[in-house]
Amino acid sequence: MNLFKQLQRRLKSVNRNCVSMCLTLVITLYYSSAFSETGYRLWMRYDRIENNKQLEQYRSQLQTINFQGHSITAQVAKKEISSAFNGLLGTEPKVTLSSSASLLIGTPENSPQIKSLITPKELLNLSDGYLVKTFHNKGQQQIVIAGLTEKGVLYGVFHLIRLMKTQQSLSALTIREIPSIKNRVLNHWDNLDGTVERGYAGTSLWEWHKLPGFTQTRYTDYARANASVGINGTVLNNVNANALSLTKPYLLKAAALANVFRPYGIKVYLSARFSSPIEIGGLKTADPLDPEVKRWWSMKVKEIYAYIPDFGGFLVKANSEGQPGPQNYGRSHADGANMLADALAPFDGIVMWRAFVYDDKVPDDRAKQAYNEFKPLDGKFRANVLVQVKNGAVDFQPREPFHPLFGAMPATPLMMEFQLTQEYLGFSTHLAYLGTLFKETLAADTYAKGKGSTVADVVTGKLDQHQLTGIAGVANIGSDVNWCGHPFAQSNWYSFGRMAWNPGLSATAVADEWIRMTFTNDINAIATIKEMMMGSRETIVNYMTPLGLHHIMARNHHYGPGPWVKDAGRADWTSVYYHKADAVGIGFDRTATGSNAIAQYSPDAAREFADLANIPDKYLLWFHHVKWSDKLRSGNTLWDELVSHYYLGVRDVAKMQSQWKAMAGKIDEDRFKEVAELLEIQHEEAKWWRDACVLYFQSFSGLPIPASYEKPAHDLAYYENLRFYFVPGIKN
Ligand code: BDP
Repeated sequence: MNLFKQLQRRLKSVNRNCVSMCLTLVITLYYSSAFSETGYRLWMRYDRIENNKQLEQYRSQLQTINFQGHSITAQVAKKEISSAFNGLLGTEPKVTLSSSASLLIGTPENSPQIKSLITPKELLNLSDGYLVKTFHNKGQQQIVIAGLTEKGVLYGVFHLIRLMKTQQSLSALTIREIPSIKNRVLNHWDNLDGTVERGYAGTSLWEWHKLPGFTQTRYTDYARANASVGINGTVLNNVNANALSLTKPYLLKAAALANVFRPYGIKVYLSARFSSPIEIGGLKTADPLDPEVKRWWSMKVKEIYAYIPDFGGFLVKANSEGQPGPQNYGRSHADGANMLADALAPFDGIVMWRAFVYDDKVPDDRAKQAYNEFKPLDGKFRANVLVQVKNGAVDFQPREPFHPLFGAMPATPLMMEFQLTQEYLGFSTHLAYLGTLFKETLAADTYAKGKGSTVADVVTGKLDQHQLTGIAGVANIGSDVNWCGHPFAQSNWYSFGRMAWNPGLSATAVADEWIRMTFTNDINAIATIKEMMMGSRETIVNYMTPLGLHHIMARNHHYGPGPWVKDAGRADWTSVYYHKADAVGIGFDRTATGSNAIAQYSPDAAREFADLANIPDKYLLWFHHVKWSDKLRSGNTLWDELVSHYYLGVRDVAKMQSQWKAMAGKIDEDRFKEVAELLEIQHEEAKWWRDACVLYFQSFSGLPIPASYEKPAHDLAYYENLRFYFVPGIKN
């Protein structure tokens, strides 16, 4: 758009004759199609700042730049700042070696100016963090970006760009940022055949077939986007791993990606299939205590480090959903994890061992399984093992209470796993800002060491003084031109990174930043879009799984409602196992009279969940089987309350639609249209969820849908008989 405007302006001033008018028309047509706003640039859109006053101020504050450092990381930081300044300001500051440059960037090691301006105390424990400070010297202003490492400098550069993109003042900066969590990692569930498990944004980003010879520029843009929000690791392949990814040809492909990501401070990790020694090593066993198996893994690790010297380590899904693991040999998760950890330790690699496990035998309550298996192993893992725990105990549902393992394994560093891809939240069709979900979990109180022992304190290592810390997001990124499928799904990649860096950030502050960087700095538009985002996840909870319901989606592909699902191979793959609706009521009794999963929480948390008078409504049916006629806090009976939540969910989608309508003309037409159309589909699908669920639960309660509500469009049999083919995210 900008380029087009520039050309148009130039043409107009040079020649106003007919030829120029015709040319203008041609150029208009050409550029309006060639430069449509696809969303490819994510939150890194470096268009000219539209607020002229602000623009002039930045230009006067950023006239000269002294940027020290020659490493590959310094080089990409320089490139980034140059393209950001060119785009945002339309001009680049003059490069200088002068100590009075208006922008000074570097580390105390490579920049004598920074060494003299910044005290060692200010840099203490900065790790990969940075300082951004404004100095005033004899009436002259100077902005300094300093890091202890060049990676820190790169993050500082992105911070300055963020300040400019969100149009903040640069006149009195005193920013000191240190990442709260050490390993901030995306988990790609990408298969070697190019499909993405639970991926709704096209196919895999990784063109395995063309790697290692060809690396697309998109890989660089991926790395830029990650670095801009502080993500510093990426697991390339699906947790349901193929052993082939550990063979030489695939390691060389992974190494080519690692080379692209390295300057941006991003390490590559791989999901390791536990039975690889058998499948690609020709061994008879994968028993973690077998000396041959140990030797095989340590040779394999050596080989990997020969190709990828800064390889991050392994992510492992073992003894879960049919994946092989140490239990196949009568060994524990700790035995399995430690064997890999020993192989990785000489290279400083880590193991991220997942706690998302479930047995061959169907348990009385699947929500209890991870705790049952892992809690006894607390303290038994090597120092370079992180146990990676999903945010809730069942499976990334629209809402789950925090996982009871958080706070229960003080001697083991626990890594958080969030799901950015919207497997259970409407795929990439529904607008769901998950910053609120991340925040809800991180802020939850485990009471492990008294009030205020939040999940965030566990994950940052603060609660139990762990140095090794981590957080993972199951990526929602694919080959779609806008990366994430839904323009708003980008906000989940963004907010994951921002909150991984600083779990203290509020969901609304992050949404605000993202909107400004992605769409507009118009105050009214920001307010409206932010309101949409902040309510969006609750809206989905309302029309899918209100009041603590969970796991009532359709089988296998998980597209749409399926509260009627039974006979799914095993009971804990069905819906009826989780909602337990009957003529009396609905909900999973996890109190002492039921599965007693509640006892896995520390006593104070358990007390709150167990007490019907105290439990927040949002978790009610997660922990209790409640009578249809029981009165809830609102004064409504459970049945009426449930129905009202379903209807509210649909109403709130309609509200988002009208809010979005008001954005016409305030944001670019392309994304305006795309979101409007997606909201229309979401509205239809929300009604589908509502009607199917209300009718199904009514078949137990026998109670009427209040007359004031619109009647479901079809009968229950209609919804039960819907079939879908080629749903994305699974192998069809
Ligand atoms: C479930 C997904 C499944 C994943 C599994 C996991 O449906 O595709 O493999 O999680 O996290 O939610 O391993």
